[in-house]
This record gives sequence, structure tokens and C-alpha cells, in this order.
Amino acid sequence: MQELQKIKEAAEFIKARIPFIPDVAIILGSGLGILADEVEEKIEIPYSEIPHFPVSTVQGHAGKFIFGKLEDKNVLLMNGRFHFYEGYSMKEVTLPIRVFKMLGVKKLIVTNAAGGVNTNFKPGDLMIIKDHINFSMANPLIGRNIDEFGPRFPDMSNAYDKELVELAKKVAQKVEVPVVEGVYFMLTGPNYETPAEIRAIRKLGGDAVGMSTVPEVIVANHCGIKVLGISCITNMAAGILDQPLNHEEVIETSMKVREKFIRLVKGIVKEM
Ligand code: R1P
Repeated sequence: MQELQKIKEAAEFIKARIPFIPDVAIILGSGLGILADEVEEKIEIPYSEIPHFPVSTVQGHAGKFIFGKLEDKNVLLMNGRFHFYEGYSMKEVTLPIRVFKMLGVKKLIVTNAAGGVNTNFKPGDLMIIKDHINFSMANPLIGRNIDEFGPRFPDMSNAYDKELVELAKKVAQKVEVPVVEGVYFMLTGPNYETPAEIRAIRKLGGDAVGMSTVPEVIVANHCGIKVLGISCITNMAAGILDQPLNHEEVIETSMKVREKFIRLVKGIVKEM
């Protein structure tokens, strides 16, 4: 089946189950699914029910959409994302973004758990993403361009919308959640990086490293959805501290920052 047809069928299935057009979509990173508890008038749709949808296989990614009200705004939460390392193609990883577009979403908040590369950061910091470096050696837009979504050669000079970045920083001050700013660097994973790779990433301009987000942001930009990105620095990347990395720690730190993460995101959604 043609890709566009699959996207349309998934979007139609969802449209028939929700009573509104979401004002904003939010992708929740590893361990950040807790935001779902804040949503009122919830409608949940497990990915397994949606035609052509992959399923989440990673701990800390529930695998369902949550529609409802957050700060009086209509929101769509994606509780559980897809990663390239799970064996999904870049097209499968980013299918939800094009479905968002068909649902009428105009703004997207992407969140993730990331390793701190910038030595001024500390675990528990929230980083507003100002740009990214795609080091996955792959790209979801490879293949026939679907002109209905956007151009063959999309501009990425405002990939993380400058106005939304400013808004996020203003809100952070208002709700008294300190934030840092930086560049997100994507490798495919699933192994964590080596100390030498982290030194290289730092030299290349990365402040935080992770295994997601970039494909979603490329596809969102392609179809004209404005993006804001927030990384939760869950651990320092390899070689900075003399300790091994593991996913349990990633989830644990996300849980620890839950209160300030929720306060920040709710504050941003309110002002969007
Ligand atoms: C590694 O612990 C996992 O956490 C991050 C990495 O990308 C990887 O999937 O998850 P999210 O980027 O989905 O938050």
C-alpha cells in the first residue's frame, strides 16, 4: 500500500474517535509519560488499535495516544515513541508526525531523555533544544517525496522554532523552572556512546546526545509543523563521570524531574 494511503487511514481512524482538532501535540520521551496524568477529559487510543501503526517496545514508552485538555488547550499526547534502533524504518518512526499533520496539528513539543555532553550540565537539567545534528546517517525523507506534505529539499534553518524557544525560556522564568539551552546530537543507538564518541560529539557542537527526536523534527519541518524541543538530561554521557550507563537510571532521573517538567510544559502549553 502507498505510504500516503497508510497515513490517511491512520488519521481517519483517529479523527473518528476524537471530538476536536488538537492545538498542540506532545511526544513524551523515556520516563516522561507522567504528563499524561495531568490531562483531563482523556480519550486514550492504544497504537495497537490504529491501522498501520507500529507498537512501542521500549521500557518507559506506554504505546498510546492520549487526547484531552491540558491548561484548557486541546492536546494530543504521544505516550511512547518509535526509535530507529527498535528495527523500525525511518518512515515508520515518523509516521505519527504526518498523522498529526492530517489531524490539523500546527505545533509540536518533542521531549526526550538525553545524556549530558556539555560538562556545565548536570543530571536533572531541562534543556531547551535550539538546534540538532543528525548523525544517524539516515533520513526519513529519503525516497519519493510526498508533495502533499512538503518540498523535496526542505529548509531546516528554523528547525526548532525561534519564537517557541523564546516563549519556552520566558515561561521557564515565570514558573521558576531553571533551563539550559543546547544542541541535541542524534546517534542511532541502541548502545550508549563511548567516551571517545562523546569527546567527538562535544567537538562537533553537541550539548546532549540521544537516539530519537531528530527524525520526528525533520518530518515536522517538512510538513510545516512548528517544533519546540525539550531534553531531560538524565545522566552525564560516557567518560564524564566514572560510571556505567543504563536505561533504569534514565527512567529514574526522568521520574525525579517530573514536577518541574510538568510545571514547565503546562506553562508553555498555556501560553502557546
Ligand atoms: C536510552 O536510555 C533511551 O532513552 C532515550 C534514548 O533516545 C533511548 O531511547 O529515549 P527517548 O529519546 O525516547 O526519550
